[in-house]
Amino acid sequence: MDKLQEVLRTKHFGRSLFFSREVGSTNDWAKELAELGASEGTIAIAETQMTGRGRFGREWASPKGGLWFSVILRPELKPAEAVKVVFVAGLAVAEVLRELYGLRVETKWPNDVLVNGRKVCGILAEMNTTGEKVNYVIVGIGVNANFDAKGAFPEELRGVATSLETELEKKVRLEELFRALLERLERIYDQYITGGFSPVLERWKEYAGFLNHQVEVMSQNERLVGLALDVDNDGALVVRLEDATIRRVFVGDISLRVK
Ligand code: BT5
Repeated sequence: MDKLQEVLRTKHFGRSLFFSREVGSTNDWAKELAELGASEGTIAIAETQMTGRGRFGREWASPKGGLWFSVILRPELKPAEAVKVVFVAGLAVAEVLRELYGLRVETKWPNDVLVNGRKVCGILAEMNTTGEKVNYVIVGIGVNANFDAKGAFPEELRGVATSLETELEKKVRLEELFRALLERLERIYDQYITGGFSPVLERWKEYAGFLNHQVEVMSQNERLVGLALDVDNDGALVVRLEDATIRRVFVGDISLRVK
C-alpha cells in the first residue's frame, strides 16, 4: 500500500488509506472515519468483509481475492445530486475494466457493472445529511476479482455473478486495478462536480446494454414490465409499460426479460 501511494496520480483519492485484512463492512468503517473528520478521498479497504452489504440490507459476498473498498466524499451538492455519484463510480469501473482487460462491460441501472450478463461489480452509496446539507457520502465498491466465481460463491449467486478471474481465466494484478480505479474515480468525480451530471450520464449510457430492451422492474414491492427507454438527468429509469404509459422509477432493480 505504501508503494501504491507513491505511484498514485491523484490529488485526494487514496492519499489517506486505511487497510485491514478483515472488517465487517468497509462502508461502515469509512462511515466511522468520516464521523471522525476524515477528508474527501479517504479510503477504507479490506481483504475480506464479514458482513459486506448491498442495498436494502442485502448481503454482499466478499471472499478473499476481491477488491472491497469505500471512499469518503464530501461534495457541496444537494442530496438529490449527491446520490448520482453511483453513476460516477459505475462509469469509472466500466471504463477501467474495458481498458485494462478488454472486457465487454455493461452498466446496469442503477448500480451494477456486468460482464457477459453477470454481475462483476456492485456499488453502494450511502449518504449522511443535515437537512439539505450533505455531510458526506460513502461510496462502496466491490469488484469480484481474483477468485473463481463457481467455487467462491454460494449456490444462488452462481448464475448471476461472475469474477474477473472467471472471465479472463487468469488472475489480475489487484494493485494495478485498484490504482487505475482510484485515478479514474477521481477524474470522473471532478468532471461531475465541475461539468455537471449530463456528460457523465451520457458516457455511462454508452455501456447501458439494457436500454431499448424489455425489462422487469421491481420497485418498492411493485413489479413493472416494459421497455427501458432512458435514464434521465435525475438518475431515474424511464420505462414504457405495456399499456404505453411512461413511468419514472427512482429506486429499484431491473432484470432483462428474454423473450
Ligand atoms: C450492490 O447491492 O450491488 C452493492 C454492493 C456493494 C458492495 C461494496 S464492497 C465494499 C463496500 N462495503 C460494503 O459492505 N458494501 C460495499 P445490490 O444492488 O443490492 O445487490 C446485492 C445483490 O447482489 C445480492 O442480493 C446478491 O443477489 C448479489 N450479490 C451478493 N454478493 C455478490 C457478489 N460478490 N457479486 C455479485 N453479486 C453479488
